[in-house]
Amino acid sequence: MSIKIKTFASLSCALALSFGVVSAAQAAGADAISVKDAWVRWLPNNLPAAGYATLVNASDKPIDLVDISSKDYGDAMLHQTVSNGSSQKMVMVDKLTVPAHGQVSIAPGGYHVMLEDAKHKIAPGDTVRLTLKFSDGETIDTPFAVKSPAQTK
Ligand SMILES: [Cu+2]
Repeated sequence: MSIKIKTFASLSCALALSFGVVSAAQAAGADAISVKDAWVRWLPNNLPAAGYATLVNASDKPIDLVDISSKDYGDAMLHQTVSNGSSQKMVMVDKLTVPAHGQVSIAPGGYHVMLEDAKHKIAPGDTVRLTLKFSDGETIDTPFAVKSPAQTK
């Protein structure tokens, strides 16, 4: 009887250990990228809104932002504003690399997340959520503060 109890105790100990290892590995992955200063410049009349944020990579490898989606908008895509003398145009961006131990800003004049086809009424003061997917397998669902068009950051 005492042998059975001992076997059971060491089995549960081994299980606890392996679960501990798994969650530590997941935590390390989740910590590689963090999102700072996330906000949306809202525009009236159902015009597309623009999402901005700073992505910080704490790991020692470059990580790419590879996909963006939102439950609040039908369409969310990464664009880059390219100026070409006096005119500006937007180009689609497939991926955005966040350098190792570095950061990249999605900010006015450079990159923006084009947000179209709002799924419900959204106004300044609201919070929307964007889901960012990265090349290391990380997915971050993060709040963006909705601000008026007069805001620049
Ligand atoms: Cu755009």
